[in-house]
Amino acid sequence: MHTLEKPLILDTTLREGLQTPKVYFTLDERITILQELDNAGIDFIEIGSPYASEGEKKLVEELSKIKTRAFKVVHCRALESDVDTAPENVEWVALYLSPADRHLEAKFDKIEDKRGFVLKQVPRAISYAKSKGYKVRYTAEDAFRADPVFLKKVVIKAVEAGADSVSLPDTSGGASLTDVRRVYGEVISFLREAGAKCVIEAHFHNDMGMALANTLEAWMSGARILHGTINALGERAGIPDTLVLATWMKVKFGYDDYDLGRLIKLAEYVSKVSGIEIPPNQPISGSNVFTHTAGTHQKAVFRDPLTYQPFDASLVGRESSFALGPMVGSEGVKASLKKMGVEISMLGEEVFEEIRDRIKSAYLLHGRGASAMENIIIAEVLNKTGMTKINIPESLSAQILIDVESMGDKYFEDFCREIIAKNKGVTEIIEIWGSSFDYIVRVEEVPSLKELDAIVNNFRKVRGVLRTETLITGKKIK
Ligand code: HCA
Ligand code: CU
Repeated sequence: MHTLEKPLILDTTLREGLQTPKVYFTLDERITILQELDNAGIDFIEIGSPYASEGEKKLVEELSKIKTRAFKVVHCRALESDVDTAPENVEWVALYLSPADRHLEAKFDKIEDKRGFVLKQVPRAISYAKSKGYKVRYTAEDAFRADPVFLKKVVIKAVEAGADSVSLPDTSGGASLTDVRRVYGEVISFLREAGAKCVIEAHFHNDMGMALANTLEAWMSGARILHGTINALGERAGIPDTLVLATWMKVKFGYDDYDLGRLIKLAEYVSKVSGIEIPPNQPISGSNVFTHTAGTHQKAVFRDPLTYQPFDASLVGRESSFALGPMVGSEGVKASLKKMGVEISMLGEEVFEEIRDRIKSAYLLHGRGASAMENIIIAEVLNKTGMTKINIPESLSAQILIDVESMGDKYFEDFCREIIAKNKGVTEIIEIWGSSFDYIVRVEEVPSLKELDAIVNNFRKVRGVLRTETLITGKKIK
């Protein structure tokens, strides 16, 4: 087992998350997010940047009045005037001023001795905040690109001025695991040797896809407070997902302090109010994450879910499931039928196999659109056994999208005219522009999937046809 000290999680959805392009939260939404993070057991919650505007200051002040078990943090520049915008009721203020020359060059062109300014201003702002009774974090913005010797100089000044914690963020998101071990290793041993007793915080951006790994590495290198946001929101590619951090703590390290089910619900809520959908493959909360698709996987998972999962879905309040689809196996068919309430013990293996084979061929012939045919196929096969009487639409209508080598090709268009003239389901064919397909074929009221298959097959055989996709269409709105 590990010997690491249990980390504390800081969620900054209400500060870093608000720096996601196009994201804004109303006061009510912020209150819900704050309370749900607190209910889920998150240790620190950043509630905003009160210096940003009068409006933000008021919102942050409202949030500060809400009682939480978690410590509330506000984010400011290392300026006394920013500290004055912090509400009285928060425990912590975080003060940032980058020690990296690149930042100083870009931000303080009027100041001659930029490093000298940092060495003076950081302690000054920290002492001021301490004198007002706050716990203080100093954030060495873009620590990874600062001169390491100067970084240590600034950090020790911050600690001497009373900083209770120091954040060493990878602001621009380019750090590697080796960089993390080096920067955290150096700064932490330097502080220990100096006898400093401050906590180290880990804040990593995901521009190179390393945010979560770097955060865990920082913890293993001695950081104690790990930053995340719900749904990994934040500037650019964002920072680690708080839910994923909490899941790591439970699943890999046995720390069961956070309510993962609640965090999943909060992820859905934040997705709604931020307007940013959870990608289906988002770790832990994504809709695909406990769904098994390949027949070989399904067969094994049917007996033991852990063959293809790192942990049991119920640990995070979810369920494993099987997808039908082009790779489905008969175990997946069985599981889906069971979910539909079909008594599968009454059916022979050949029934599942027929459903499996027909679904697979449907994808080969119709492309993605076959997903809408899965239930029709199941119904057709089951009804044939005489054991069910599932309603199947009396006829099917569809649109077949066709991609041809060259639009307007005489041979293809002659074929189209002929098939319309024969009038066996195909009612019209229309050119389309600005899509990866070139024609839409309208098929109306064919009696079953078999006839639809035949029509598509006819088109596929025509010279110049590159690919097709079939969409089953529903009712006409009149
Ligand atoms: C920024 C600030 C920050 C601060 C992180 C922290 C960063 O938006 O520039 O206070 O720990 O990424 O450096 O989010
Ligand atoms: Cu950040």
